[in-house]
Amino acid sequence: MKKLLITGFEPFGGEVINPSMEAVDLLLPNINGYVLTKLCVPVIYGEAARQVIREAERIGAAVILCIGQAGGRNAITPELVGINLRNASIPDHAMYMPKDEPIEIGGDVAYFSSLPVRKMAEAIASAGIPARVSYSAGAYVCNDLLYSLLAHFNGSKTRVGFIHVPYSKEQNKEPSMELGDIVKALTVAIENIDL
Ligand code: PCA
Repeated sequence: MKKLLITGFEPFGGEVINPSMEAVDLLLPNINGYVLTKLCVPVIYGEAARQVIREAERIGAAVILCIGQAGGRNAITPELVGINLRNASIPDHAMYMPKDEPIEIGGDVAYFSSLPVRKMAEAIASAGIPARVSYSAGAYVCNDLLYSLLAHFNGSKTRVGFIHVPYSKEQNKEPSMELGDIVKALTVAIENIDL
């Protein structure tokens, strides 16, 4: 069976949970002909991508789908693009707080996701869960992970994408979404992940 590596992040920014990892943990082990491998990654520039690349190469992933929390968003947002920029407003978990630095000196400015983000967003919305394509994953660790994976797997057969999810209800912040709806949205995304 085809291998899909799906990742979530550890909690950050004073939160006790990260809905990305909570939702990943609840996904079924097989979806759309893929067998899922789940991984929790640290909120650390550079290190997040190193761990995901190592695991993807170990299992021979055909697809890598990374999930992260985007506090303040009210919809599931598949990311269209990763940009070659690091800019943090809070330190990462290695106490690194870059200000307008490139991820890769001399690297391409940006890469588009190699997943069908429009199709995925539309399918999630059709399932009744708010969703839209996002044109910026920010400049914190989530964008760092997306850009670094797209750069690493550029020109290879491994496809890469990222989905930001809102706070879950348990976090008592607004806007928020039921964890069950986040799980359903990710399931629909995987059901529509083939080009
Ligand atoms: N969200 C952060 C990093 C980890 C996460 O879940 C981000 O959007 O960059």
